[in-house]
Amino acid sequence: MPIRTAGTSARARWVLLLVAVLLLAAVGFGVQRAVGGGEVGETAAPVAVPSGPRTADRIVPLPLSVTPGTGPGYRLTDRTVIRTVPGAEAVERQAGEVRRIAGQLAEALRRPTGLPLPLDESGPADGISLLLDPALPVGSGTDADTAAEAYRLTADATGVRITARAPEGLYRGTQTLRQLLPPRIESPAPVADAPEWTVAPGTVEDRPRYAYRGAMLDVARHFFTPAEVKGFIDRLALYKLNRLHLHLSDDQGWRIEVPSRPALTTVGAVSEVGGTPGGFYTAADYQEIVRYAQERYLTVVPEIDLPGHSNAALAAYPELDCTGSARPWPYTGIEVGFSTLCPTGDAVFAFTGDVITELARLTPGRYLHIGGDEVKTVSPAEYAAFVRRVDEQVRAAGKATVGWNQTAPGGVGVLQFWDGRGGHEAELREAAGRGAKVIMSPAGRSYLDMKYDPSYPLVLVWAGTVDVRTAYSWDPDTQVDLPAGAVLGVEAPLWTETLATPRELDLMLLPRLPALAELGWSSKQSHDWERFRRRLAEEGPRWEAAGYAYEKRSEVPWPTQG
Ligand code: TNX
Repeated sequence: MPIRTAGTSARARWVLLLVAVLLLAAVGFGVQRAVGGGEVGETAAPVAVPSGPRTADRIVPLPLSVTPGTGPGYRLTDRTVIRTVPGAEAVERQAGEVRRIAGQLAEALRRPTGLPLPLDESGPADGISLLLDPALPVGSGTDADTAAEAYRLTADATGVRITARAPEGLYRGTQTLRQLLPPRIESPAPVADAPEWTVAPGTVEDRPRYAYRGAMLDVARHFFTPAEVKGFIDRLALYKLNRLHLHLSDDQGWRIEVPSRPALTTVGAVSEVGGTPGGFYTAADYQEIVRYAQERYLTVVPEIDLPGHSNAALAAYPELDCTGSARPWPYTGIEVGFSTLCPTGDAVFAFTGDVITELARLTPGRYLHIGGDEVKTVSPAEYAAFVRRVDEQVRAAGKATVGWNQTAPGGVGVLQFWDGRGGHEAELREAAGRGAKVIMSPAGRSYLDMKYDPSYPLVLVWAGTVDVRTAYSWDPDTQVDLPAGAVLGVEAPLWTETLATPRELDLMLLPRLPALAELGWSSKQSHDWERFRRRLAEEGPRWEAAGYAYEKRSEVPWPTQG
């Protein structure tokens, strides 16, 4: 008995000790999470928005250099004109494009301000002027593409002047001008009790860090209409992104008409996740999206996912399956990795050839994306041979191929990194060593369909939670160990298994897309979470004025009064 008692009390002591240790560990973990920041529950005190016009060192993405001026700045009035300045002969052929940019700017500013803002091609310098200058110094960057996006903006009491080497740079400069005006400049309707529409004095000199700055919209899992895609483009353009990647096919739907393969859309487009009606873009719809994007200097990168994620194509053309058997259709679930085109055989390459030819015909941009992810039922050798052949077809159609990082063994020239597991990081490094370029989309950082925190009701969590700080706190150049110069840029994919409305897209984009945009545009030296989140906070009232939904995450010090 005593032995038993002694034994019992000894066990009780162990239990107590264990409980104490566990409690201490739990407290320690909590403290660490609180100190770590960016974790669930991090709360930032509201930012105090300085009074007076917003200076360019407060915008997103942060410009390369900002030199404050003195004096009152430029106030828009009913005498303000928007001038396109006739330039040297070399730029005369771009005059129409510059006028169009001026027209877009005028339209954006007229609605909220109610000012007439006429366009003018001569006259005095007072007002807003857009000038092409092929000799504009744009710093020491080596990438010709980023030089075309560079601009200089100066403002003083007499006006605002935007100068750039190319129309693209002028357009980026007009987005900066928008951001320098009070938040209600984003209002789609005339503003009552209008503030003074004043631009702070100073000079901005700006140029992006990377040539490729994109976002992807998955229109296959849930279909979004051309008008909804245009809304998506508007948000990208504001943050100076320059690529729109459209994920046009997947297991649940095929979203682009291919006249030589009509069943792709008559059969493959009927549905979407959850069983609601799907949809597709006609050639005219797609071209309208491309045009709208182009006017905002965004290039569309269309993706047809091959050979996997192809259930919709297989439902339309069962002979493309190795077994030739028809599939249950429509497929409305969200499993991945169960479908593949038969990777060998003439029928399949005739099919990919038709699709690629049509897509190349409709797409002015240089890239076609061939997918290539999550193919689980094809041998590595067959897979690589398939990718090689499709890559040849893309190049024969006059385009450059982009593929998800799995396509590295197939020799694809531009690889989109999303998942390094299972040896894919080493493959990517090898491919980059042979000269492949890389678009960085690490899932645990840049996937806009990851939950903000574990209890967030929408979206997925397979790559972890992505709060705003996580989305911002990484470096595209060093996220994966790659040869210098391999990284072409960044892209934020938005997969839509659980997202069905434009409002839900907004909740994912805002406020995380601006974090990605800043990584893509602003210099590495300027990377600073504390400063970034204060600038980001000032975007909140602008989204409210624009009517955009956003997640008021507590890590961002949103101003108390919008
Ligand atoms: C992985 S990223 C996928 C998609 C899913 C996504 C969900 C990639 C190339 N493939 O099929 O929609 O995860 O987050």
